[in-house]
Amino acid sequence: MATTKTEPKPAKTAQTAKTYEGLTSEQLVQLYRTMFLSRRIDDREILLKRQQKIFFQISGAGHEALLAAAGLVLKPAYDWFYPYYRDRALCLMLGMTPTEMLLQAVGAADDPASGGRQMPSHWGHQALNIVTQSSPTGTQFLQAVGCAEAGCYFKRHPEAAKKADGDYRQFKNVHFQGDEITYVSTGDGATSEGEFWEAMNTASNNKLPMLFLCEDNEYAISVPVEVQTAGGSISKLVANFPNFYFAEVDGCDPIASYRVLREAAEHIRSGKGPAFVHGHVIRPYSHSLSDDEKLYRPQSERNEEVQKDPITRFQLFLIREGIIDEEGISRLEKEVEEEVQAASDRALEAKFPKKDSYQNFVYSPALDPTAHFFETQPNFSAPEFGKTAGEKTMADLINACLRDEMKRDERIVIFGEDVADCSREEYIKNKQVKGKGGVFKLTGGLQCDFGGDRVFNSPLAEANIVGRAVGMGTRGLKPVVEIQFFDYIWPAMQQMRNEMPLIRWRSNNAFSCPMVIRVAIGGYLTGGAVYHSQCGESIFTHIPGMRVIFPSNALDANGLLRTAIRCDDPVLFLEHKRLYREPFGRSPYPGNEYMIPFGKAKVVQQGSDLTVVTYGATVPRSLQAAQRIEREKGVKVEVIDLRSLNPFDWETVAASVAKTNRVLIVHEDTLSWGYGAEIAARIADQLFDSLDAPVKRVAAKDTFVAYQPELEDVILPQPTDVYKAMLELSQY
Ligand SMILES: Cc1ncc(C[n+]2csc(CCOP(=O)(O)OP(=O)(O)O)c2C)c(N)n1
Ligand SMILES: [Mg+2]
Repeated sequence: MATTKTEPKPAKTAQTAKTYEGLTSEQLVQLYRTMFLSRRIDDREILLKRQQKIFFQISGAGHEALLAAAGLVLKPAYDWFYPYYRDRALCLMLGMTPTEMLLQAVGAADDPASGGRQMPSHWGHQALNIVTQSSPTGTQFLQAVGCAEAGCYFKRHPEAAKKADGDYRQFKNVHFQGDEITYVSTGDGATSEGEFWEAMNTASNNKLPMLFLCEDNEYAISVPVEVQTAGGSISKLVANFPNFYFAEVDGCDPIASYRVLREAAEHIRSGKGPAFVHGHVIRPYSHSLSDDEKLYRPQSERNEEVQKDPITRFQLFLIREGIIDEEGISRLEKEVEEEVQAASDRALEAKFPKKDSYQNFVYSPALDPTAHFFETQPNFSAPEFGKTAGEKTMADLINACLRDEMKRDERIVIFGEDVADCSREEYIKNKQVKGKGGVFKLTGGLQCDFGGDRVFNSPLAEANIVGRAVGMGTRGLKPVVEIQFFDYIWPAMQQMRNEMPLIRWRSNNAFSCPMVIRVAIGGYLTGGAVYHSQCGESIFTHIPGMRVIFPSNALDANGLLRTAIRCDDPVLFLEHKRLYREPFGRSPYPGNEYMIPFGKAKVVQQGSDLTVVTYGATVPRSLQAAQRIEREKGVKVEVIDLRSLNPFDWETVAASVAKTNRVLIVHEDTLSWGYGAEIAARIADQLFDSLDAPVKRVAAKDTFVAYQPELEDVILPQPTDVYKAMLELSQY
């Protein structure tokens, strides 16, 4: 594996005892070799792209010195890596082989980063702790924060790292070192992403063992750094974050880069906090093969860059210092050429992924949350943590489930806005305050019971919550995070659309991030208005790779949340605010092993004349309408509560429609392109012959939820709306 590091090919070097920043002649030659190898792989890829044997190319050219130095300082399979696409020299230094890189370029089945699923230079290597990289610039930062936090957590809770049967832990290897560094790199451009600042904030505040490396080549495609960054210097802007080691360096000089990176690593490993290293590099090969920088950079500027080229400069340095002679350089370069040629030959012969393999790893292949394994019976005589018995609300039983699972599984951490009882723990200890535990009090008491390092407040930043959770989940923790209101989930959308659900698929199952996002959703609040009433579940059910659950009552919420927490996939768990403390759907505590499999609907009322398919807060409203139409017209309605929206229980829907021949879909979210559209389309497609009437839908108006209660009533679907649709359908 580690050809560049452990088996350097012989090159003729002078054996001088002199060292450079502690680097021996051999190490300097190793640095040069890696830099040169990196450049030659880029050159080879460019050739292969021109021959149409690969389909994309983005180079690490000009960044090699800084990155090779980073690879010398950091430890493969020990530290953790969230690299940028220009980090070829780093990955080589860590032990990735040229063949492995070119396997990704051709899209081979054996590409260790993605099995042919991602573009070249989207690094990933399970054995080396190089975490699967994506294309959106900036998503790496918060995940790296979560990764670093997980390492610190396992150091404090080593028992939590153990394997356990009966849930996701069986399939998740955890390893940590105690003084590991989480490396995350970026271009100058990507520091403009908000998530960069969120990550710097948390890394600083939590003194995390992280190395931020900014590879400043002064351009983000065609946008120059002074347009990108106020004042043109990211170092100046970040300088006031506490606890950091800061350094700015000529990133074309490998020895200077090595010196500051080594100092940075010492600062981090000694527990003082994170480091930010700002390296000035060049970009001689345009942004990518799809870009021609001549369109926006004059020749004079490009000529200046040539003078700084790290490879030619370092070669001259090595010769001048007598570390290697011309002959040694020629031999080394010849060896590298041969190595690249051999790697290219191997990659071009490699097998492509099987055509039907695209289906693999959307979800965990190891643990199926729809399986019978997740079906257990409630134990209503179970004692519950000293609380009184009797009917419990959905809020009570969600809290009870979180409590049970935290006790059972030390890998669970809970964070979000206001979820802690009290961040200033002394107030609680001194009995000055009772504690908050969430704006809806769903996490009440958990910090007091399990401690502030397992239940804590996040900054007011939703991407921070989800991004960190993704990083933690990747390392084997089980974050169960809260988004305070569904209306405010959108800052986390980049992580929720492009990261959390894709980690497993894009890495070909090398990485995964099982986690739970609990979200308070929905309206019917009388005054909830535009920004405290939103639904929008179909936006998430449209995304492969995440499970979406939406319970309507206390017992289901308890059983489904337990499945969500033990599951090996990311789960979006939607909790209707109006149902939290509703008299509808209360239940006694079902014990600490109650689970409901995903994808199993519940027939909440049997009927023979008409099927209603619904979920969430429209379940009680549909039941109300069903009872009225039976009373008034003798129409017997079968009401199906889906409970689980992705996967959803097609069999139960199909069996009911085959029986009643009439179907109405009811949901609280807006009508057009909503969740009901998919169900209606499937029914039209697969049950056409069973239908005696058109498929109908009742949903919110295609607008927003207004504050004025009379307007809110008109906008959201009411039992009378459902009743009217039932009547129409039954009379069709
Ligand atoms: C979120 C996002 N927006 C836009 C892009 C398209 N894009 C890819 S690289 C890039 C420029 C990045 O510049 P910088 O961070 O300076 O890195 P460099 O390429 O210069 O090394 C852009 C705009 C993207 N991949 N992701
Ligand atoms: Mg740049």
